[in-house]
Amino acid sequence: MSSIVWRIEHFDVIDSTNTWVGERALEGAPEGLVAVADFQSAGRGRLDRRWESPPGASLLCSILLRPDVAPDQLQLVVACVALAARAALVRLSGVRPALKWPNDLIVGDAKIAGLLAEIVAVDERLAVVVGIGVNLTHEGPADVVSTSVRAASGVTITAPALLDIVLDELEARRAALDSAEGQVGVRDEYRRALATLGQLVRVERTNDVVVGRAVAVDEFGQLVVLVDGHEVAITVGDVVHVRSHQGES
Ligand code: BT5
Repeated sequence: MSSIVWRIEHFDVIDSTNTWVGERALEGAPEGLVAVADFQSAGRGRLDRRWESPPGASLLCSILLRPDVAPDQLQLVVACVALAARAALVRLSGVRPALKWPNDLIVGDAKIAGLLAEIVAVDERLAVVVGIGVNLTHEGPADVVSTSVRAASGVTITAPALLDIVLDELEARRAALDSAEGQVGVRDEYRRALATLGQLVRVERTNDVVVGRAVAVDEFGQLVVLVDGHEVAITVGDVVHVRSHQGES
């Protein structure tokens, strides 16, 4: 595909940038629409959880993509955005977060950014809203092991500067999504960045807990955990790395 035209809408306050972009997507907004806010009154995480950040302390944004991929390849789309955010943080701050399955960005064990992807429509193409929250100057809520770019690197970067580089990094990966070869490249980059692989993990699902070694990510983005010699594919869950990962890059 040709390069994306980004159209950025800024809000001082909004309920949720994901909600706003999702509504515009249903009205037919083209790929490349981006909402960015200084504060969200109802920022959302996965599974109806809250994403909390004081005003002006984070990059809070949502991006509309309309990739030519099947709905069961959503994870590939989110991975592109997570990898773009990671690469942007490396460029601007020197912090090199790892990914925690499915899409958290972590420094050590501390969450520095979270992503929320929502399929809004399945027409001839998917309409996907990918939201990113990156802690820039404040950590998350007190009960969460989290960090910020400033705490992790000593560098203060602004939300517009980070967004600019995230979109730059996303552009190259977004083009890759449209080809089989490019998709292989995105999968490889995702797996290399994923601290979860090889780890002993505890996966908290809605109705149970799975403990085992994370051995693979399958073609649908599911985490494959080896439990007593049997492979269990995890579609949705919260992962705890039981042992701290050594030598992540
Ligand atoms: C996520 O969910 O990590 C997805 C977060 C996506 C937020 C962005 S901000 C822009 C866009 N608009 C939205 O409304 N959302 C997106 P999940 O993996 O479910 O993690 C949520 C959990 O992270 C919460 O239950 C808290 O425990 C924790 N948390 C909340 N705020 C945090 C913060 N600022 N830093 C670190 N952890 C946080």
